[in-house]
Amino acid sequence: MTIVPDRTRQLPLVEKKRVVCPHDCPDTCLMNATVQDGRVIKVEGDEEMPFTGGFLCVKTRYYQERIYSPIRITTPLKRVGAKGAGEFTPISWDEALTTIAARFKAIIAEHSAEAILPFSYAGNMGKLAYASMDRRFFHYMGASLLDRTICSTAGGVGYTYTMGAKIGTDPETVGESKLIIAWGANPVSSNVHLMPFINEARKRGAKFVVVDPHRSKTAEQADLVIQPYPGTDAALALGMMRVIINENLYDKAFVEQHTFGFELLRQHVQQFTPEHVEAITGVNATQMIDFARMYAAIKPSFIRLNYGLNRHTNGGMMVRTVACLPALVGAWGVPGGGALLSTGGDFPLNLAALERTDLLNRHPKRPRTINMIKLGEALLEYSNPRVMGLYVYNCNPASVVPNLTKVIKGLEREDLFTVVHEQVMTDSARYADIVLPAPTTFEDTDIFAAYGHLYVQLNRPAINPVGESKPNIEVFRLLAERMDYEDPCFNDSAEDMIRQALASKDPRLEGITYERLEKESFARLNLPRPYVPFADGKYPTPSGKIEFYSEKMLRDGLDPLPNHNPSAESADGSPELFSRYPIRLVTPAAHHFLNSSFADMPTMLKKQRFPTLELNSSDAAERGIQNGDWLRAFNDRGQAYFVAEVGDSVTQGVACHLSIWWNSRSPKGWNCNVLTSDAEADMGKGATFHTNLVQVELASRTLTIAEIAAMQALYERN
Ligand SMILES: Nc1nc2c(c(=O)[nH]1)N[C@H]1C(S)=C(S)[C@@H](COP(=O)(O)OP(=O)(O)OC[C@H]3O[C@@H](n4cnc5c(=O)[nH]c(N)nc54)[C@H](O)[C@@H]3O)O[C@H]1N2
Ligand SMILES: Nc1nc2c(c(=O)[nH]1)N[C@H]1C(S)=C(S)[C@@H](COP(=O)(O)OP(=O)(O)OC[C@H]3O[C@@H](n4cnc5c(=O)[nH]c(N)nc54)[C@H](O)[C@@H]3O)O[C@H]1N2
Ligand SMILES: [Mo]
Repeated sequence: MTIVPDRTRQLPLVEKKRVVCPHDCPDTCLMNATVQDGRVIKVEGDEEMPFTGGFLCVKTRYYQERIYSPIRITTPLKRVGAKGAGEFTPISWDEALTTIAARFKAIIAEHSAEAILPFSYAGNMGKLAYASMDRRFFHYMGASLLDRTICSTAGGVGYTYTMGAKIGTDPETVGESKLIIAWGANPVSSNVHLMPFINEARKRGAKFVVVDPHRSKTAEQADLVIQPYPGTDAALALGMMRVIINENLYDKAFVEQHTFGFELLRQHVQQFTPEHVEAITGVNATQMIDFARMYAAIKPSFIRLNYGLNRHTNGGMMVRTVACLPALVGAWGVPGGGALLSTGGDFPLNLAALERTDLLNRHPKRPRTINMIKLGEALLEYSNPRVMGLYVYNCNPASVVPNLTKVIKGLEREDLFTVVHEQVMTDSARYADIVLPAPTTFEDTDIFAAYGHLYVQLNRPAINPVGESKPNIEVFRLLAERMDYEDPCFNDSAEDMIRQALASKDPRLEGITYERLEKESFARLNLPRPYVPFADGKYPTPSGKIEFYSEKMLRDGLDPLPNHNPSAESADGSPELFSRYPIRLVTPAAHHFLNSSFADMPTMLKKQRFPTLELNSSDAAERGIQNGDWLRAFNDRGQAYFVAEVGDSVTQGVACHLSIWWNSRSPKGWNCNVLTSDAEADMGKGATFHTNLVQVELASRTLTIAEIAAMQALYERN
C-alpha cells in the first residue's frame, strides 16, 4: 500500500501493509500492519474495507505480541523429555521431514494408512492453510478422514433444514432493522464488527434484545435480556409461535406463499402453552408473551444467531426451530430483515479443486472417518487399525477438545507418533514428538471467504517468515516429496491454488480475479446492494419454501417439525444425573481470547485475569461461596478450579465459564474442557460444549490453604 515518506532520512523505512486476520471469527478483518525495518510495530483495522470499518478487536490490536511471542516456535524441534513436559531440542527441517516421512512409512507398512490421523480445524481460515495441500496429501495417503464437527455442524445442518442453505441477512443491512435479537450470540465479544450496524439501527430507534442464559457483554448493552435455561430455546420459540399464531399476529400472505407445513405447525405448537414453556425454560410466561408480540409487531426484524445455540445435544433442532420464526412473521424479503447464522453459503469458491477428494479413489475403499470431538476415544479405544500417527495443525486439541481427560491420556501414549505444526508452544505442542514452526498471517499468502460478511480477500506477507517457519501448504508439499507421492497437484504454488479457488462460473464471483485482489485486497461478492437474500422467493429446500415441516428430516430420522427435546444433561433429560450435578454449565467464548489463541499473550491474560465461574447468588449462598473464592467444579468426567463471580449474570442453577484457557495456565493443569461433554449433537455430529451438568463447591473443602495460594499465584502476574 502507501509508503509513508521518510522525512528525516535517518529513520528506517516505515511501510503499511494489508493483512487478513485468519482467525475463526465471523468478521475476517482486513488489518493494516505498520512495518518498520521488517518488523510489525503496529496493527490497525483497515478503513476502506467496509466490514472492518477501521477498527480491530481487542485481541488483534496487540498482534505484535503474538508474532514476536517469547514462546514462538522458530525452528523444528524434537522431543527430548516426557510427553507433555515441553522439553525439546532444535533440529533442521531436513531432519524433521526425514523423521516424519520415515515414521509415516513405517506406520503405513505395519498398520495401514488409516492408522494416521490428520487433526486440524480453523486456526487459520485461509482457504489454502485450512484445506488444500494438506487434504491432497492425506487423501493421497489414504489416512483416516477427520469429521470437523467441533464448531458449527449442528447449527449448519439445522438451519439448512429450515432455510435450504447457510445464507442469511446481509449484515451490512442491519442498520435498517427495527428489532435486533442476538439469540445465542455475543457479538460484542465474538462478532464485534456487527456492532456498528446494530448501533446505527438503534440510533434510528431499533430495539435490541438478547436471548442468552448468560448476561454477556452484549446483553449488558441490550434493551431486553431473556435468560432461558441452556438448551431450552426451542421451547421458548415454540411458545412464541403459539402466541403469534393464536393471536393472529403472523404474516398470512408470507406464510401462504413462502412456507411449507403451516397447518401442521399450528396444531403442533398448541402444547407449548406459556405455563409449559415457563416450566421448561425458566422464562417468565408474561415476558415470553410480550416478547412474542413485540417480535410479531416490529418490522423489519433481524435475528443474529451465531453458534452458541448449536453447542448442545439438541443444538441442531434449536437452531432449526428459531430459524422458523422470521418466516412466521414475514421478516424476510426486505433489507435488515430475516436471520443470520452464517454467510458461508454465499461463497462459491471452488474448494473441491483445492481439496481433491478424488484422490481418495486411489484406494480400494474409502478410509474411515473419525469425529474430531471424539479424539480421546479415538486415541484410546479405536482399533483396526489403532491410531499410531497424529498430525496436528491449525488446532490446539489439548486445550479445545471436550472431555480432556481422555484426550490427554491419548496424547500421552508412548507408542503414538505426534507431529504438531504450530506458531507457539501450545498445550498440544508439548505432547509432540516433532514440532514444526508455522508462520502467522503476517508472513503468509492466502485467500479468504468469511462467515460473517460477503467479501473475498487476498492476503500477502507483510514481513519475512519469523525464524524458519513454513506455511502449511509448503510443509505438505515437502512431505509429499519425502513420501515419494507423485501427482502434479503437489507442485501447485499458492498462486496456482488461489486461481483454482476463484475459477468458478458462479456469477457471484464474476470479475473477482487474482489480479484484482492483488490490487484491491478485498472484493465484495457480486450481489446486489442492498442484498436481500431469497428476494426471488426461491428457497433451496426440497419444497422450494421455508420448511416448518421437513420431510427430509423425517427421512433422516428426526422430528419433521420444530420441537423441544430435552438436552442430554438437563433436569428433564437426565433426572438422575441432575440430582447429583444440579448446575448447568455453559463455556462460551471469552472476550480476550479467540478459542485458545491469544490465551498466552500477557496483555490478554492481564485483561481476562482469572479463569472464572459465574454463579447465581442463591446457588453461591447455598454453598457458602463468596465472590472471589476459589471453587472446584466437577462431574463424572473430571474437575477444574475457578474463581467465583457471584451475582445475577446467570440465573439460579446455571453457571458460566468464559473459555478457552490453556491447561498449562489453569490451576492443577486442567481447563474447563475436562468438564465438557464429548456427546454428539442431534445433527451434524456436532460438539456440545454448553450441555454439561456439574456440581460446585468451595475449593477449600478439598485443598489446603497452601494449594489455594499456589493457584492464586498463577494469576498474580496477570
Ligand atoms: N472474543 C472471541 N471471539 C470469538 C471466539 C472466541 O473464543 N473469543 N471464538 C470464535 C469462534 S470459533 C466462534 S464459533 C464464534 C463463537 O461465538 P458465538 O457463536 O457467539 O458462540 P458462543 O460464545 O459459544 O456462544 C454465544 C452465546 O450463546 C450463549 N448460549 C449458550 N447456550 C445457550 C442456549 O442454550 N441458549 C441461548 N439462547 N444462548 C446460549 C452463550 O452464553 C454465549 O453468550 O466466535 C468466534 N469469535
Ligand atoms: N469449552 C469450550 N471449548 C471449545 C469451544 C467453546 O465454546 N467452549 N469452542 C469450540 C470452537 S467453536 C472451536 S472453533 C474450537 C477451536 O479450537 P482450535 O481450532 O484449536 O482454535 P485455536 O484455539 O484458535 O487454535 C488454533 C491453533 O492454530 C494455530 N495456527 C494458526 N494459524 C496456523 C497456520 O497457518 N498453520 C498452523 N499449522 N497452525 C496455525 C494457532 O497458533 C493456534 O494455536 O474450540 C472449541 N472448543
Ligand atoms: Mo468455532
